[in-house]
Amino acid sequence: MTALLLIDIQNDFLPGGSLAVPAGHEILPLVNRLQPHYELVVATQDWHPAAHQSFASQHPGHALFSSIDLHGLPQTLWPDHCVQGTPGAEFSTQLDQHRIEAIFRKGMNPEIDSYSGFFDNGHRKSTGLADYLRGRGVQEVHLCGLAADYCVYFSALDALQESFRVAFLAEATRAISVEGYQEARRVLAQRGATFQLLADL
Ligand code: VGL
Ligand code: ZN
Repeated sequence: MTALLLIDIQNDFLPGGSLAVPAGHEILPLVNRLQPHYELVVATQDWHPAAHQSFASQHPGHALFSSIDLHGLPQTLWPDHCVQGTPGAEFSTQLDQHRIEAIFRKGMNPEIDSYSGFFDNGHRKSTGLADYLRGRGVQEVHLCGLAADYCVYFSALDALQESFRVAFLAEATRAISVEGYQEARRVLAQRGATFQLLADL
């Protein structure tokens, strides 16, 4: 069976949020319309402690969106976002949540970022999402949400590596950077993801 993964549809990634993805709100009606097409809907939630080391605020002298080395991994320095318990970390009130059966949180370890819903960026710790999906009999995942060039992209890459068939619902995603998104699509296509049009579902 096929599961729909709703990646990080949280206030901080939407207009007015601290790391707003351009036009991110445009996906909300599409995501809501999509959900009834799937037997299983699962969400991920970026869920950072206040002093997360991916926040530029934790690195005085380093600019927002610049890159540093964080324990051996390249790390983009983001604005504070999706801090546990804050309104910015909540799912959008415009997201229909009644069909979401499980929520996988990520980004809790302050020392490492976690773009993918499956693993942290160092691939050291699993969230359990892949085993959960396999346990539910899922062979194929369709991804939507925010941001197309970060958390949706890295979740899709890990899903491929975990041997799921992967479809990227491009119309129900929006990217932080156009160039990053082009590169993401190139890599995903090369690794066997398909780009599914909502009209064909
Ligand atoms: C994300 C940057 C930092 C995302 C999360 O959900 O795409 N991007 N944390
Ligand atoms: Zn984050």
